[in-house]
Amino acid sequence: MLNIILFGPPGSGKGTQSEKLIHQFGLTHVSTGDLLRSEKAKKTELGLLAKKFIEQGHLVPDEVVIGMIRNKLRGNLSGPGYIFDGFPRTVVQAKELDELMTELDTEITIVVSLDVDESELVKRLLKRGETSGRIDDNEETVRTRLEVYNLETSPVAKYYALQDKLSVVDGHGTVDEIFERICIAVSDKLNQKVI
Ligand code: B4P
Repeated sequence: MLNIILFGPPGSGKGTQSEKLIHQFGLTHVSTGDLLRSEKAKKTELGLLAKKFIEQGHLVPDEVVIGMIRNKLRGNLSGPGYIFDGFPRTVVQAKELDELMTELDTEITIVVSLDVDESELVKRLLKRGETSGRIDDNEETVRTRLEVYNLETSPVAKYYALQDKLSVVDGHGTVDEIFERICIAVSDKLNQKVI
């Protein structure tokens, strides 16, 4: 199986590039952001809990997100592989995902980390906020999300670097240029595994 984690700060292009990767490799999309927003829209207990964290720019508690991922993947592993978009966001989540992959007799193939300057991230998210209706795409919340990323999420990169799975990709440029860089990184990793 080909299991890709798309990693990076808010606004780095994870959702955008996921769509292209799904199309290219036939992968199943697992976006914790989308799953949480869907729970929120349905006003489930989980969604109501997640709402206040999302709106303040904080991470939803690990146990909630992990439970949601387990439900999504358990007994449902099929097809050529998965793309994890916005998950894991803490080292605790990364360890849980490794365990889950082992239980399902597979593993993470590559972690693609999208590297984008903070000023560009803010610009992209505020632009999205003009039309997305996402309540967390305003200046104050975006700043909080970036702080949370630097403190709680960025250590996940080191966790995967130690497993030799991290590949940093320049996230500036057009969507197609970035996609081409990601495809090269994935193909390099697959060749490395064959050798
Ligand atoms: P997410 O939905 O994952 O939000 P995100 O990080 O902002 O999305 P993404 O990074 O995919 O945005 P994209 O670049 O595609 O999470 C939202 C919230 O849910 C979190 O803050 C947290 O509260 C909660 N949450 C989610 N997962 C969690 C977890 N695992 N644990 C705990 N809490 C969790 O898009 C940004 C914009 O840039 C778009 O408008 C796009 O069109 C544009 N763009 C993309 N590429 C571009 C390019 N090359 N040039 C110009 N613009 C570009």
